[in-house]
Amino acid sequence: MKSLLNYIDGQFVTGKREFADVNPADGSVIAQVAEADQGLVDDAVRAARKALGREWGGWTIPQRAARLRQVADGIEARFDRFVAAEVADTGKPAAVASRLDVPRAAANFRVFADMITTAGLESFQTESPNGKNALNYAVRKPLGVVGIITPWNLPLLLLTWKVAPALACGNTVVVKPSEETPATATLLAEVMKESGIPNGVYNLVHGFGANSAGEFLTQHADVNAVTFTGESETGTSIMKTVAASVKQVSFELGGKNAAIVFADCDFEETVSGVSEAVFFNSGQVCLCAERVYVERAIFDRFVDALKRKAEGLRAGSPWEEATDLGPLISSQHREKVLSYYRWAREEGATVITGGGVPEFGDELDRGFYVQPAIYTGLPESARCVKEEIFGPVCHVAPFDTEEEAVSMANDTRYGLAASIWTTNLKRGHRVAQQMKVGITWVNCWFLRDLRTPFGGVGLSGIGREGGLHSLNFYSELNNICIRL
Ligand code: NAD
Ligand code: 6OD
Repeated sequence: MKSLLNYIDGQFVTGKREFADVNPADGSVIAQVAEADQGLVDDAVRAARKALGREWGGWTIPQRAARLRQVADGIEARFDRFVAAEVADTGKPAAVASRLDVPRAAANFRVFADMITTAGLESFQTESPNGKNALNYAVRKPLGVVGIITPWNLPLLLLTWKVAPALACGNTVVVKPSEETPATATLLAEVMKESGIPNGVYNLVHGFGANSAGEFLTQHADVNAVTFTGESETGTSIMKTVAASVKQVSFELGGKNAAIVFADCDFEETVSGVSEAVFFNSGQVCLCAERVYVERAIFDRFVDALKRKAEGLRAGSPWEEATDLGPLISSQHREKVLSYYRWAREEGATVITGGGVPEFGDELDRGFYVQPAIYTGLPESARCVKEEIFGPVCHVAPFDTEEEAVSMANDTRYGLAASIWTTNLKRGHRVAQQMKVGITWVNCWFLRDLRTPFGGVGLSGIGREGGLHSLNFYSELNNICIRL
């Protein structure tokens, strides 16, 4: 049986306990994972602190950027191994891991190597009425040791989205990937070692959240900042934990995202786009749309077309080219999604399609698959309309006016993403600017430019990452004021 180890100060280390890494497509155990206890988390933080004072702390930006580009090259050199590891851990179609997760991991390192090399800083010439003049300029310093905690849905993509800018800014990191998907973070440790990233700069601890490696890391007195992606409720727990030592936080949390479809949309493109926004990665992307609002004039036609799309999606082995839908991440998560399917029916939804568990007649029946589901007819107060489900499911509701659509879309405590579907560009701008979210797409979804601000409002998070926003989060700016 394969073992996945912690990586501390440049060494792969075991733990006192192990847990199983399960393949969600068939329930088989892929590997045993070494769990980091308090002692190992302490070792990792100590190693990270020491590395700050060694060569990494003294390297120039071009030196650091060159190593980050080597990491990108190293990921590409192991492309197939990364894809295989991500597919085995998540069950996502290999085509998705090859097209999105692994290329994005390499891109994260290249983009932030470029950003740190080219980013300027503020400078002001101060002329005060009393004749005291000065030149102010800011310099960028690392935050120190950054704790990085990530979820299971896009494991490598979301980990590197934080590791790359944190390292670019000269920090050292201790990462705690999701217990469900430990493999690619471990493979990344191999790449770090071979790319000449000094010992102690990238440390990896495996384990769970509360009373385990996640909490040991967030409560550690010598961790300067915590960057977290995951559920809003976990964000609340982490915020309480870090409050004691007043750490900086960046939180990318849950969503209950709306798609607004106007009657003047390009119908076929919109049906395909909304179908992707709802069902991509089996709905396990924080940006997925779980609430679809459709102008009444095309409501029935749109629901019918979305139903045909959903029924055309093929669930199956992640390794088959024809597979569109992989499993959910775990049996526990499948239970959660199926309970929302039950609540939808109990709350009086019309079931347009799906809502059950597919049968394959082979080992995939031991996997954690669900059918994609579409519901209509629920009140806006229903649990399925209000709460994040994180599965391949949406509720579709009609609207009559633009104002009504905006008001329904914004009626949520979350605020991560929205998509607007219209051929009227003026309307596209107008509605997009009224969305209370961190990102609004018009006639597209999950089209990402890594230099743009990314984050959420309300329960969807705190702060922005991406481009300069990442550099600013992962740095302390020191303003220097020189009397002229
Ligand atoms: P989760 O919150 O259960 O776990 C995320 C990570 O936090 C895991 O590594 C876990 O071990 C750790 N953790 C859990 N409790 C902890 C604690 N008390 N202290 C420290 N660490 C703890 O989330 P998940 O189920 O892995 O991921 C799905 C969720 O993530 C969804 O809500 C989704 O919307 C959200 N998400 C958000 C974004 C975004 O960019 N906004 C991106 C991806 C996923
Ligand atoms: O594209 C990204 O950079 C990003 N952070 C995506 C988040 C997806 C959520 O599941």
